[in-house]
Amino acid sequence: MRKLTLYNGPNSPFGRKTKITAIILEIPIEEKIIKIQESEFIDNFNPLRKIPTLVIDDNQTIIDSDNICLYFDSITNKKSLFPKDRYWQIMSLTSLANGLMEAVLERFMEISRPDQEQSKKFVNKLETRALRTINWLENNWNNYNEEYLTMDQIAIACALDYTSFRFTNQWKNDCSNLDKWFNSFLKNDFMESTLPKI
Ligand SMILES: N[C@@H](CCC(=O)N[C@@H](CS)C(=O)NCC(=O)O)C(=O)O
Repeated sequence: MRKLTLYNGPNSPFGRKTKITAIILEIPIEEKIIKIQESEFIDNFNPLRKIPTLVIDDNQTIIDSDNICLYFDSITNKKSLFPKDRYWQIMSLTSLANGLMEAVLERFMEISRPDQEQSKKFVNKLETRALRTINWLENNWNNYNEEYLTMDQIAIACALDYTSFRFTNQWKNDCSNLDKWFNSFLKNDFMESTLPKI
């Protein structure tokens, strides 16, 4: 078995996706929680200096959470999280969830800057994007299949939890179908054991 080191952060929603995938597919990884801004060594593996970053046998890198999840899926003998018959649908919904994570993350970074450096217009654009995406999921997404776990479910749950953590949980009042599914999905061990750490 190859040595798999997952560089991760304490509350990255992208990193959470990869950790959950490793748990579900029973891939043995060594997770190293790092402070990305202070981790210059990562640049040798991933010059974007982003987490998650997966390093295989100390010399091969897999960059981007989706690629890491796909890699785990390719080396397991468990049921695929990316079934072929719905592959493009699952990938597109996963990208949608990634975009939601990105909007919430960028908004948080923007409002963490000194007051005079913040752009209210930019924050507003990101908030609108995030809420529009969640409303779209409420009205269009119905993959609540408890029998077959797929990557879109994991990514959407991580994105919604991150939205509540960093932005707002107002969406829960407005999107009752999504919220009902989300509340029951959160009870999975892999969700509970990967809650964001403050
Ligand atoms: N597309 C990337 C996004 C990863 C990402 O944005 N990670 C954030 C943490 S949640 C990061 O490392 N940010 C560091 C920085 O921007 O300096 C993925 O899916 O892995």
